[in-house]
Amino acid sequence: MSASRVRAYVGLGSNLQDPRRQLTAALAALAGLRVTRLVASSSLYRSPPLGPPGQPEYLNAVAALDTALPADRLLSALQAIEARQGRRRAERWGPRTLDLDILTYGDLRSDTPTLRIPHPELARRDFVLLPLQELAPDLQLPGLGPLAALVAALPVITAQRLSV
Ligand code: ROI
Repeated sequence: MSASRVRAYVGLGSNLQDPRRQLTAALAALAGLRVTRLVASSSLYRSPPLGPPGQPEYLNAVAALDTALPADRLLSALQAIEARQGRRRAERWGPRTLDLDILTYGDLRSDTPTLRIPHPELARRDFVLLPLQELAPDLQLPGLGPLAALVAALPVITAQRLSV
């Protein structure tokens, strides 16, 4: 790995059109990103929807990437993968074929309208924290502290790890 590469963690979520197939295809697409290596991916986790009820349950996972793409380029690349897999931006917090979020990007903290890193909802979402913990149990989240402390502070655990 070259020194210019940054470790980034990406959250994956889907609750439409065969979520397992969506996440598998998204992982393959992440593995194919230029100047990027897919280092690891978590198990899949099943969780009830956070947001409007009456939508199907979600499958979630987290991927670890080493990338030489700057954060804004990585974001565009993720949005292109979402679009290729049929993502339509509709209802806020509504169902989606594929959601890809940059959870962390090295030590970066960004709070612009287009790029908020660490992901602002990260600390509250068990379906993100648990797969992330599987990949990086000792991770320190910029501005948020140790991942393990965030997991310990979760009021409830709704996400369930699936066996392969
Ligand atoms: N709920 C769950 N369980 N998993 C998600 O990935 C997810 N993503 C979202 C909203 C609609 C907030 N709810 C979710 O964007």
